[in-house]
Amino acid sequence: MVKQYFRDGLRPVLLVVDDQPINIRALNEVFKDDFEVLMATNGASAIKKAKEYRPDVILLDIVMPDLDGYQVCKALTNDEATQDIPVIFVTAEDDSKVEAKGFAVGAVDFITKPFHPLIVKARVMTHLTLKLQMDWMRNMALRDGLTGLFNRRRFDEALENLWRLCQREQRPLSLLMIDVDFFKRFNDNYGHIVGDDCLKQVAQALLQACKRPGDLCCRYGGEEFACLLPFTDSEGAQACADEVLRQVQQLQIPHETSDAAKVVTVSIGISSIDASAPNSPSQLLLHADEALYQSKQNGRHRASL
Ligand code: GH3
Ligand code: MG
Ligand code: MG
Ligand code: MG
Repeated sequence: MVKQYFRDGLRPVLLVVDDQPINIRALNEVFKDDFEVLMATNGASAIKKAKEYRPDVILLDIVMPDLDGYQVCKALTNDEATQDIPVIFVTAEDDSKVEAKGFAVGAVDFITKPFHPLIVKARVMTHLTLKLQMDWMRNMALRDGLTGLFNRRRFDEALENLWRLCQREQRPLSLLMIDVDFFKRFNDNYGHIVGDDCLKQVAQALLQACKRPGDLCCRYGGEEFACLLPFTDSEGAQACADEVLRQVQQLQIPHETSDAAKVVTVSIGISSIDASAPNSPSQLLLHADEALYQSKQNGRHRASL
């Protein structure tokens, strides 16, 4: 019943953490048919694997040498990359104080050893369903349905957050506003279905061009896209814009009624802010819009700063 939420038909991923290999083997037996089971025998390796593989559920032992389960759970809930992963404690200590402490550090459930396989499985399935539903809803709320890029809502949120981050760290922030050239004519000539497919391909080209960790590509609306480039100055943004122009042209999507080229092209407005000068998110946006207008005025298929 949770199948509909599985990512592209892939199996859910479970991380089992216990310092006793025999316990890991027992849990692996319970889950191996339905899950990808990852294993860790100490806290440090559990945290590393959780960050690297982003499992859907974690089964965590409490008593372990070095980092104990509480410390591991705290570390996971304090890290943005792992904070949404449900952690279920599995421990031999059947004591309500221990259980309460587990919930206090962020666990979602508590199972005592020796465990009954059906009970462990039922608990895991409950939390897995909740987690996958939450992932799905988040994805629906923040992604554009046609291109799969982030949507305008996510863009507005990210613009505020990244602007604040770059101010705090005194680092530059850049924005590319990208608009498909003569797209009305494209639709009129080839039809909306081909138009939609073109937008999907342009979106992929943006992802190819802006792929530094932290770069965020969004569909701003219609045939307009916006790429936020944190920690990137105007020189870096120009290089990225040139790459966008190149990648889109390289798609070689025929556009016989364009005055800019015989293939689909885009125009770009670049805006960069230096954290040392007074500025605001709306100034960044306004400047990118003005620069985009310049690119259109100067003949399209180009970027302006
Ligand atoms: P310019 O070079 O000045 O940007 O000209 P343009 O024709 O691209 O600009 P305009 O804003 O006049 O037209 C944008 C067109 O984009 C009009 C609209 O039909 C089309 N469009 C917007 N969203 C979608 C979409 O989701 N799918 C398709 N197929 N077309 C879309
Ligand atoms: Mg143990
Ligand atoms: Mg437009
Ligand atoms: Mg356009």
